[in-house]
Amino acid sequence: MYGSGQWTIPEGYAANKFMKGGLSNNHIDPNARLCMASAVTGYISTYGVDEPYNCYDDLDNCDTLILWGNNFAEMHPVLFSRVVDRRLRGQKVELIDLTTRHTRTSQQSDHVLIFQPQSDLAIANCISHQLIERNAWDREFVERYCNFRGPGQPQTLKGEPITFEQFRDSVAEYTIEKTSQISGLSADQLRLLGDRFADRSRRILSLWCMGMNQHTQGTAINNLVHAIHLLSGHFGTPGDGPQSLTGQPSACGTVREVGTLAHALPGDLRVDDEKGRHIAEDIWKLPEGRINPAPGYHTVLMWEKFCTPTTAPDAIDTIWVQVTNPGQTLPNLHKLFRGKKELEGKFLIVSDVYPTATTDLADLILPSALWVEKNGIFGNSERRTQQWFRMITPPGDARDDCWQTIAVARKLFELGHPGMKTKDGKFLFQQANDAGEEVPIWDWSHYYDTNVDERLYEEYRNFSRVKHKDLAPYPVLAKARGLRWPVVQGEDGEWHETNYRFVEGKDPYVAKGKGYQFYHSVTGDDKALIWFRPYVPPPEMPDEKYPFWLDTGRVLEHWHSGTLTMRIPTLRKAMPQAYVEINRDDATRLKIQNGDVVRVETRRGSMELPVWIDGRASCSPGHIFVPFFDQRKLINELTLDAHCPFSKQPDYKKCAARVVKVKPS
Ligand SMILES: Nc1nc2c(c(=O)[nH]1)N[C@H]1C(S)=C(S)[C@@H](COP(=O)(O)OP(=O)(O)OC[C@H]3O[C@@H](n4cnc5c(=O)[nH]c(N)nc54)[C@H](O)[C@@H]3O)O[C@H]1N2
Ligand SMILES: Nc1nc2c(c(=O)[nH]1)N[C@H]1C(S)=C(S)[C@@H](COP(=O)(O)OP(=O)(O)OC[C@H]3O[C@@H](n4cnc5c(=O)[nH]c(N)nc54)[C@H](O)[C@@H]3O)O[C@H]1N2
Ligand SMILES: [Mo]
Repeated sequence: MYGSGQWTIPEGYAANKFMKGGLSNNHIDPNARLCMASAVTGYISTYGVDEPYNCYDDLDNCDTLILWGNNFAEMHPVLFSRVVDRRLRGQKVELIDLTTRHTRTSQQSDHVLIFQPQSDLAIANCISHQLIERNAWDREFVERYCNFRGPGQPQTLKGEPITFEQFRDSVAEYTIEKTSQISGLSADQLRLLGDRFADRSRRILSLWCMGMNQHTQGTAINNLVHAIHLLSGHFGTPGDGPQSLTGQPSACGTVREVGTLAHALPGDLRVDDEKGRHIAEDIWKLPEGRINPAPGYHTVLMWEKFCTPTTAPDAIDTIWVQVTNPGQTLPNLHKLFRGKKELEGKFLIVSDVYPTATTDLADLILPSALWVEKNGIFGNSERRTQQWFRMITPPGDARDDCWQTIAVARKLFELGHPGMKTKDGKFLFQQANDAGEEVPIWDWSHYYDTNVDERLYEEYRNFSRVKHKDLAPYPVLAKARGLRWPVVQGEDGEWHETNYRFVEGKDPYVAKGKGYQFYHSVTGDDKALIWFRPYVPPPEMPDEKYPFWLDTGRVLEHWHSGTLTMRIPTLRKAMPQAYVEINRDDATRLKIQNGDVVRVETRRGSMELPVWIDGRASCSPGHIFVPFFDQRKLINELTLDAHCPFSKQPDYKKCAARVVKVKPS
């Protein structure tokens, strides 16, 4: 099963339970693997538990906002407007845009620091080096709350303990001169970053998104940005800290918290951990041993195995896709998706609301209800869980994704599949109404006779308490405008949300007198880890044959593969088609003008695109950019599927390409 950070929490929870608890099959992974997997491994290896400790209130309190490869103005326009508002009120908020291309975010920034792809690793280490060299690190904070960690040889996710001296010596290699050479930033620009972190009177918020996560060293760069904040003590007070932004509405809620990743179980538990399996089997009322202890295939591997002949022993024959469009958004599409076409015995099931590049190759299409057409719950990137009731009924045969999963489970139950039974022989998704009578929720005409979302969510809530991620009861959530977990009932009987985790006085799980307490600490001593990870060059870099860096991403007007936004006339008119952004000097040299059609080629594919020079954004010399929203121009036929060894998140942001002129405009 291939799911999504756009699944509602109950949808993801039902799919996860169906696969792992019902079919004893862990081959379920979401599109969020392509999106925030590196943030997850970054948090877990730094703090011992996933997800940001801080929240969006930081935007209202920071003095300096550093964007580490995030086109904030276009991709998080609502959050960005909080910063714009502050500026309009006359407050000084400094914006530093660390980026590989000049975007709309750069236009609003005080400092635009354009660096070479991948060199963020060196830049981060250079900041740590400067802090130590200037003796401007926060000795007291570090001694009380942190341990140092090195990558190990070869690098591992867990790394190995190192001393402060070893850390100091490792980052010492990243001098201003050397880092300037690797990154292309000037010495002054690197010093500016050092100055900011050395200044304890400023509150610095670091934000990042796909620039750091879609990275073959994604875990490493996440580790390093946390490290700078911990080392400098820019941590824990409102406006002062590192925070990874998520893109999809429920990548946190449905993927990270519900654990719809191939190795995970709800509540940050793991399939390869006996205790985690027991907890899940207990909550799901399953016989012991039902859950398979072997992690399933991560996204890239899952699709590679789907595009492998069925005769191979580890091939996957059937995939059910819900709320995602892999036929457009997976990397290296010829290898990971189109390959299915020539193979016998492959069965692709797709639940979607519209025809897409994925339904093109589907063997079975299940029409789905859109979010307003069903009940739902999402969890966003500041740990906020939000609930809604359906506003309209879905048209025609469209059905809730959650219902589809439950209906299939029921059919299997009726066919006698042992996995669809609990240990007392009941249906896996049995539900009763308030009077205690069983409701046949697998029958669509009865699905809304009870609130299936509420029942599933209340069951799921048991998992949330295992690792201090307590969720509010459904009725409380239904009344609130979202609540940030842990949500804990106070002595006053009210349910209280938490805006800052690990911070005394704010997080109910921090013991009195502790100050900060990383209570899931990797080292078991309530401390966080300050990581050193080295700069490692990317697997594919421009060369004589393919002299350009190809970067891909998004535009303001469109949502991902454009299935929704390309159907909205105003948005489609505003941004009608994909294009390739080229630097003016490169264009002049290649005798290319605005609007000319060029062929962009990589080692994996090629495509014709109109050229846009000095348009919405602009690339540096030697760089090109193509957005991925246009179904007629599947740029992912050209992208690379190389991924971070720990998070398995692919790098869509850099590969080598060449540009050939086809015809003038
Ligand atoms: N309008 C709109 N908004 C969206 C979305 C959408 O489709 N449309 N999608 C949502 C989703 S799911 C996501 S994940 C977010 C994505 O939000 P972003 O990550 O902001 O957007 P992208 O266009 O994917 O990536 C752009 C950034 O990648 C950086 N980058 C490129 N190479 C590197 C590198 O080597 N290192 C670093 N550090 N940075 C690099 C560039 O500097 C640039 O700032 O947007 C969300 N918001
Ligand atoms: N080249 C390149 N590729 C990328 C990225 C990149 O930066 N560059 N970014 C990656 C990232 S970060 C992300 S998050 C992914 C996003 O990749 P996808 O998730 O594949 O993109 P979406 O267009 O959001 O696809 C959602 C699909 O669900 C359908 N849908 C909407 N609502 C519902 C519903 O309620 N039920 C059902 N069943 N279907 C529904 C939509 O019609 C659409 O087809 O793309 C990844 N791919
Ligand atoms: Mo994403």
